[in-house]
Amino acid sequence: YISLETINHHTTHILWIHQETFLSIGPLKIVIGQSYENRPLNVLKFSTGANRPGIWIDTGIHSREWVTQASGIWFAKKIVTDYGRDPVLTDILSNYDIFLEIATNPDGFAYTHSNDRMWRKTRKPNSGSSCVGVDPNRNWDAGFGGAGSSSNPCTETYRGPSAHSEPEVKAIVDFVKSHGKLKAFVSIHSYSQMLLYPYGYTSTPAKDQAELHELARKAVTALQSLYNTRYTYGSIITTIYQASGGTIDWTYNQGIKYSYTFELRDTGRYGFLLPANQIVPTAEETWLALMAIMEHTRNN
Ligand code: ING
Ligand code: ZN
Repeated sequence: YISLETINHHTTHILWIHQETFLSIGPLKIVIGQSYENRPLNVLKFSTGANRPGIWIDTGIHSREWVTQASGIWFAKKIVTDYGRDPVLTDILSNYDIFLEIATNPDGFAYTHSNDRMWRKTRKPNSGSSCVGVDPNRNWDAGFGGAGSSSNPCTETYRGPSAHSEPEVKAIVDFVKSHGKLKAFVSIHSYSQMLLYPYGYTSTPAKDQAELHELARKAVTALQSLYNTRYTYGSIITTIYQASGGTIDWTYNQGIKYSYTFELRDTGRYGFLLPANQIVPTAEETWLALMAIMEHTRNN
């Protein structure tokens, strides 16, 4: 299976074998912070010029959702392979930087290899409890503490003691604020085959709901065109369940209009234990949806 070291090796190798591309789109490793256990929070930056607006993609914020980190590696290779060859991606990269955080919860990811394959949360201890970790998708300052999150450290959806208490979350918060010009923010989970947009903490529709819904339709249509994988789509609260303190509700409220969450394959047959022969097909089809979102972002 894919270890953290393998991910670092794969990404380094991908950048190495594409040295020429490296020089023109300069995939650059940025460290945006450190995890609770002091692992670097690495973000790959794909850029062909200065002062560009940005598109953010993260995978693996829930550590057990392994097909997402694996797809993230595939996206990195796809970007450096297609740049200069695929005119649409090349044009996107002439106008936008792409930021890709593959191991967004590295402590949890290491723990899924060493101790518990089904670990979801961070690995920070909770004071007054023997239970470890916070749900990093309930820890954001968007309806923080509301319904669809838990105050019990022993549950899978524990929100943490305060918003942005987790260093893995705070690092992204600081990055988003200091960058100031992110136009799209895509946070990738598994599983359920869904494409979701805000909100999760409230049933009040997002002000861009109509546009977000139409773009989601286009994106899942593109995704389905490859292997006929069917996705449902809609707001978080109406499509999956109520969840407060989620990533994309916060990024949307920060003004990043194209804020989406994917739930990749499958719909439950294998769940988090998706067979390895589905990794590449999952990444390939997801890329088509990501391209639809990035192309729309460029045009708007
Ligand atoms: N599902 C998400 C979860 O954190 C979600 C669903 C998406 C909630 C976006 C809030 C915002 O529960 C998984 N599989 O993690
Ligand atoms: Zn998840």
